Amino acid sequence: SWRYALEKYVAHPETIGDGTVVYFDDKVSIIRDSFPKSECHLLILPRLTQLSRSHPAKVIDGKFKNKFEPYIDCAINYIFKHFQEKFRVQKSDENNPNFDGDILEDKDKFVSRFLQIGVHSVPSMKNLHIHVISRDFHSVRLKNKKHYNSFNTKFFISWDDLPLSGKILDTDKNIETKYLKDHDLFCCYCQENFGNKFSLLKKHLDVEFNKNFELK
Ligand code: GMP
Repeated sequence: SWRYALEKYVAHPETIGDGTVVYFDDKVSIIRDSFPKSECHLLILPRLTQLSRSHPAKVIDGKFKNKFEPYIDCAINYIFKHFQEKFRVQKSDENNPNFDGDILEDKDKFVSRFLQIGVHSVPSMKNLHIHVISRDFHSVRLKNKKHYNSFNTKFFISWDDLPLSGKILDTDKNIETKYLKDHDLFCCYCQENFGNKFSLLKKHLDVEFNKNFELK
């Protein structure tokens, strides 16, 4: 089934010769998402069979996080470098209240502003994967409301909120309807509400992206 399409990167990453695998060792594979929902979208896949078959929110505890922190850093560095190589800061918008002139020099600043790390409440793919994605949603592969809302509502569980401990996983069968379908579209840069108007949001996301970055 397509739900196991990530299995090959877990089972034999060394055989994938198309550049999708950016790093692997005996514990994890880090791959580029083939349908990136932002400018840069990586997935971290644990390779241990038992972990790979588990629901992320049920197995990511403090111990797991400590073990995976170096791989998260590796993915963050990859994304930061990608941005540094491809873009420069859009200097013509210094009057924009969100303007951050050194965002491509200051990694911590870039990370807090443009990095999103976490998992989906209801993962579509069966192999456990952690999303490390730039928070721009500037991508031709972002094609519908569901794609956008899966990263911009409580459907997305942030790495910092794991383990869920006190809070419990929202197992409501209707969680997909609630967050992906019925939830309004809010711009992740300025919080403007686009309701159900996905194509308007898409155009707006272009404008917002171009306020920050221009191609080198
Ligand atoms: O949440 C699962 C993620 O896996 C989604 O963002 C998909 O775009 C991504 N995905 C689905 N199939 C494949 C595949 O065959 N290869 C890669 N690299 N990513 C995939």
